[in-house]
Amino acid sequence: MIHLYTWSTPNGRKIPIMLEEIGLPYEVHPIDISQNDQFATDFLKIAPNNKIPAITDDRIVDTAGDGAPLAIFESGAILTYLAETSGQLLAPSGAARFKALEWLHWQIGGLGPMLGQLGFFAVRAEEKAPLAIERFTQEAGRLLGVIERRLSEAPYLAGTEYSIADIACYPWLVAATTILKEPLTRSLQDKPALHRWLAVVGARPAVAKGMQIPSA
Ligand SMILES: N[C@@H](CCC(=O)N[C@@H](CS)C(=O)NCC(=O)O)C(=O)O
Repeated sequence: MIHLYTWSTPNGRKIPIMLEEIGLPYEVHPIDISQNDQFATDFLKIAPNNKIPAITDDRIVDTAGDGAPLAIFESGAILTYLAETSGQLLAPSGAARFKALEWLHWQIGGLGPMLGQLGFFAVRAEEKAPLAIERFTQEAGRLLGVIERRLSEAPYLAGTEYSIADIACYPWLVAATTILKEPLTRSLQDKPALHRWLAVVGARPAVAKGMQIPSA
């Protein structure tokens, strides 16, 4: 059984989407980051970086640890683990595999952090810092241009097939069009490929279900 430690944020939604896609049974353990649950001692044993998402897989023992079930943090590592152990949503070799990993890493290292900082400065922070808002609005806009170009040349980020790269990007791009739509209004215009992809990916039953887990 997979135990999923997560919350209702873009990074948190990726893993329930993946688990729904591959049809693996899992138990959800909500970690309410607004209540600082991510700093609880038991959670830190699983996720030493005190961030969600994380999983444990009690089918596998972590032989380098204390014999406890394997625990994994960082959403990109979890998506790769679930893809490789299920044999789904990541090509085993060849160009499609490395295109998927390329866009997965682009999301983890670029899209997520930039949209996250934009959310903090433009939406959540009570004190507004204009330079920070300008900087992250510009960078988020640039990244939306990058993904528009990719999705104009291929139906999915890895190429012809839906993969873990699409799963990693989807909740963040939903955030771009909802909670971040005000600072990103101009950048979201003239992006037909992005809006087509959002509709196609959002219509998948596993994506619709995963986006509601956890429900809070
Ligand atoms: N690179 C990490 C980012 C994880 C992350 O930033 N998680 C946020 C929620 S979206 C979190 O747990 N924040 C709590 C905190 O910073 O204390 C991943 O992809 O898993």
